Amino acid sequence: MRFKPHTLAALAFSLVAGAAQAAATQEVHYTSLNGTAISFSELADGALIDGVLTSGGVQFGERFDGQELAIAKAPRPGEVAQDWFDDLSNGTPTAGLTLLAGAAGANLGAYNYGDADGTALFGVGPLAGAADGFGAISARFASPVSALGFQLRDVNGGAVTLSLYRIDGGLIEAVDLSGRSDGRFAFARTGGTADIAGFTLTHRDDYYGVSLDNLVLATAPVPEPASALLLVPGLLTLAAVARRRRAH
Ligand SMILES: [Ca+2]
Ligand SMILES: [Ca+2]
Ligand SMILES: [Ca+2]
Repeated sequence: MRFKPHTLAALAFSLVAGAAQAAATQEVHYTSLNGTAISFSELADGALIDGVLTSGGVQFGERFDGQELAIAKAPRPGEVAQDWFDDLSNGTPTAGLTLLAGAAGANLGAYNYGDADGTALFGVGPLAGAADGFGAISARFASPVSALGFQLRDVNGGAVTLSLYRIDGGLIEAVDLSGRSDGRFAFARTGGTADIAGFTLTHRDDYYGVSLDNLVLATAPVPEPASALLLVPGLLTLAAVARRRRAH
C-alpha cells in the first residue's frame, strides 16, 4: 500500500485528534496555569474545621449531596492495625453539586508543615482524633473552570483518586493519582471546556493520609502539551520550504 503525502498528513491529523479525544482531561504542567494559589495560610495549625470552609472563593467540605459516606478499612503493610478512611464510592452527586461538611470533628483540618508552603488542608477520617488526613476533601467552585492544579503532601504511595464533576453532578473523569509522590499536579479539560464545577479527593494512603495545598483554578484556555502543538510549527515550516522550492 502506497501513501500519498496528503494521505499521510490526514492520517497524522486523525491520530493526533484521536489521542486528544481519548481522555476527558490531560495532565499539564502546574506552572502553566494562570491563577492565584489557595494556600490556606489563614488557618491555624492543628485547627479542626466544622462546617463548610470558604477559602480563596472556593468552598471545601467532605462530600457532595448524593454521595453516601462509608468507611473503608485498610491494613498498613505488614501490620495488623487498620487505617479507617472516608469512602465516597456509594452514590453520586445530585444536580447543583451541593457541598456537605462531615460530622463535627470529622470534616477538615489544617496542618502547618513549617516550610515555605506552610499550612495545608486535610480531610478527617471516620475515626475522629486518630484519623488526621484519612478523610475525603471535596471542593465546590464559584464558577466552572477548564483546568486546575494542586499540591499533594504526605503521599506514601497509596491509592489516591481525584474525581472531577460537572454542575449537574455528572462525573467528568476519575483521575487515578495512585503511586504519585509529594508534588504539584495539574489537569486541563481536553478542548478547554470550562465545566469542572468541583472535585472530590479520596484515598487509601496510610501514615497521616494526604494533604492538599496551593489549589489553582484556571478558566483561560491552557496550552495543550500534546504533540499536536509541536507538530503545527513543523508542518508550517515544511509547507513554507515546499513553497520556496516550487518558487525556484
Ligand atoms: Ca499552604
Ligand atoms: Ca470525614
Ligand atoms: Ca500518607
